[in-house]
Amino acid sequence: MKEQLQALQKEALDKIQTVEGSQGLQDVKVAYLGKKGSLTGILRGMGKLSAEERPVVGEIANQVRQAITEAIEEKQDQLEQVAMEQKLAKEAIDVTLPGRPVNVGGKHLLTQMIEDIEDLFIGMGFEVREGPEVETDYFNFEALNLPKDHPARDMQDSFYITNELLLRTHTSPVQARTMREYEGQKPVKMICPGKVYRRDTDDATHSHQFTQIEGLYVDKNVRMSDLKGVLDTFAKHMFGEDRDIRLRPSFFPFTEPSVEMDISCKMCDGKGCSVCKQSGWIEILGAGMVHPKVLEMAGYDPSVYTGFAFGMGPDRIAMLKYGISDIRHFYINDKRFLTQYHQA
Ligand code: FA5
Repeated sequence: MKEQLQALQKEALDKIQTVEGSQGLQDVKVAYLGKKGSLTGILRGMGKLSAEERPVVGEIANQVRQAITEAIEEKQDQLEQVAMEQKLAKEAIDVTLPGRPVNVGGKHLLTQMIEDIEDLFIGMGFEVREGPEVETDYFNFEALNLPKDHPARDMQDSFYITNELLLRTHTSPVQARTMREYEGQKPVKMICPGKVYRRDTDDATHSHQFTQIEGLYVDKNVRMSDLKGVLDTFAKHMFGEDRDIRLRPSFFPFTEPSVEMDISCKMCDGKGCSVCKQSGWIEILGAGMVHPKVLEMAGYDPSVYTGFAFGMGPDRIAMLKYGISDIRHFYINDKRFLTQYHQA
């Protein structure tokens, strides 16, 4: 039995030396020291030994168990050490590698445009207001002298939600909302930027969703010359002294008289191109003197108060200012386009 134990010890120590991985070591431990292990099997046979032999063999058995246990612990330490070294090697940081660039966001060009226009008009004493994008038929049309079935409603093909609710087709309803809030008593001097929606077919200069900035100035003695002065100041601020502007007679049901302001096309220098539809001019805003009926509906006495209003399209203004040939660039969110206009 003594030889048997010594052979077992040798065999176990050899296996421990060559075993790979923690699981393998665990298997060796179970195979020799476990309940059904080889050493336990041999010890079960001790009952057959004589009383003199038993303590001697018992002591050897304990030594064998001790030797195997220590060898397993030592091997376990070694395995852990190797695993740790491998982990450290894998996680090592190469401080000489170049860093990864961080993508920093920036303001959309249209936001920059709107903020610039807001600053200009705030400087001229206008306040900045907001209105809902889901608008009632009343404010989008009726309060602006466009009763139901008025043919001029076709000028702005609309996205209706119900018979009485729609996505606003322009920012002009904010005129009516603001005047109503001021109860026909106080002067109004406001601009309102925001998104508007029309069932227009998308092309280089039309989008079904675009931005507008409304302007409204109502007071005693507001004249067409005031409108012209404000628009001229705006055009010069935006495009510089060298661009031409023109006011064309036009029609809007909520202004009388009405005009449209064009800017000479920067893309072709007025010669004609696809952006200006070969005309040399690009329409950027509609304007006029607030129709007496609109004033009246909002509670202002048109024999006391007069006013001017305008509605411009920052999309087209940005296209002209930066030579952008297609309005759809603003809405397809291509970073290669957008990041060109990020400000530092
Ligand atoms: C209006 O929307 C009037 N509410 C403007 C107005 C306000 C007139 C106050 C008088 C007094 P119009 O439909 O022309 O007008 O649009 C105004 C501007 O929005 C246009 O000059 C143009 O710059 C821009 N615009 C119109 N439709 C589109 C479109 N589909 N895509 C991009 N910009 C557009």
